[in-house]
Amino acid sequence: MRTQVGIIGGGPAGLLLALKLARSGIESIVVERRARDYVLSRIRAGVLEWGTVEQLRNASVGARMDREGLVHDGCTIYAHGQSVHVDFRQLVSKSVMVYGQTEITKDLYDELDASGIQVLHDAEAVSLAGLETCSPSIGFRHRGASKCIDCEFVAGCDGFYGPSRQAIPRSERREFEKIYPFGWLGLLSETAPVSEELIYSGHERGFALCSMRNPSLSRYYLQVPLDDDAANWSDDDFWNELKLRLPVEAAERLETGPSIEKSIAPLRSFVTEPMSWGRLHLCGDAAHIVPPTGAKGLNLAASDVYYLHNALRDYYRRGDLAGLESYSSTALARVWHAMRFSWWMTAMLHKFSERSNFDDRIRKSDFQYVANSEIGRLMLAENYTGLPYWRR
Ligand code: FAS
Ligand code: PHB
Repeated sequence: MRTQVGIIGGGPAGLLLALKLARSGIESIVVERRARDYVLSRIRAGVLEWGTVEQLRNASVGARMDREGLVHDGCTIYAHGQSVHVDFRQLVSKSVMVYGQTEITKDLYDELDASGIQVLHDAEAVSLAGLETCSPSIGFRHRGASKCIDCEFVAGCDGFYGPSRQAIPRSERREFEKIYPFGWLGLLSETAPVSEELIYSGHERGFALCSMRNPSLSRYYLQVPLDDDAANWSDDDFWNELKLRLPVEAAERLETGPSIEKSIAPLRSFVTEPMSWGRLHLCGDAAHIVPPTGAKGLNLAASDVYYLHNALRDYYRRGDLAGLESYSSTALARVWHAMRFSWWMTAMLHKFSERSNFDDRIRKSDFQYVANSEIGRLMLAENYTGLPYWRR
């Protein structure tokens, strides 16, 4: 098989890149390890920066998002017995869109099918070769046969555990990592959301988050120990603990019901540099992971795709290599801002059992700065709704 851009990974990064490239007349093939149903069964992100919303609209894949998504003009941060409303619209004249990653992935798959773009599922033993030449290739096994895609560029969109990052020689890779001593126990329930906007709670018992997918589908999270297991939590255990971590008025109106999904996600901050090696360019979780506290994971995948698509478009249209040569440094500049914000929100709102009393005072002071200063709320609003797609 031959194409211009071989894409490894059929999650949001790989699918959005394939669609944007097609809109620019650039051919690609997506190679995905899992079956489509498996990819679509994953429950992950829920909040879209406005830059992500505009990308989906510009790629003509935002219609259902605009019909079913929820535009939020703010959120509430609750800690130390105080609730603070952060008004995005008033502070930065921007909003966010609440629309599940699962729905985005569905919309992208549907649009790729309609556009005749190949997504090969159930690909095994995916390997990369020739990355330092002008004719790299992707090898894999598919339906029992060995296959190879000859291409001109490889986009590594295969998430944290994929092979693309590892294809960059270890001697050339610099990795930056912070592991958090806790995870998030997520629960999905067919109940009305407890509030119209998200509530982030930094309670002394531990972090909690009230989110949603639509007016009758709620998404909640509890900070739990890293070695905890979702099976340890009955629905009643979850609801009772959530109520203890919420403002009283929210706890009193919380609608409970049976969970339709319950799982624990570990938290980590991770960045690999560089994001490019020869003809390989990494996008999304293949290059970086953020704790979900700042709702940045999916949105960073989208901004990486924005930069890489533009760079490939400039190359194929004008033979201009500048965007490809600066892709890694341009994408990383935005990644590190999101990394810092996600770390800051996580440090401010989670319980760290081994933390010193000094750290606890700093944590409280961080929250009080947001509560008492419009500049503090402005910083949070600017980062949460998404920094501009700066070019270096
Ligand atoms: P993805 O991991 O989504 O996609 C990578 C794709 O590559 C997958 O489909 C995988 O099957 C495929 N792949 C892997 N190895 C391969 C191989 N060898 N060959 C071919 N394909 C291969 N972000 C938030 O903002 N909020 C959240 O609440 C949130 N919750 C999360 C919970 C979990 C459990 C995880 C893992 C992530 C969560 N994230 C969250 C982050 C998440 O939304 C990611 O940022 C987002 O999925 C990034 O998209 P991709 O980069 O496409 O990576
Ligand atoms: C979600 O709805 O899944 C969600 C929302 C905001 C976050 C993390 C997850 O920060």
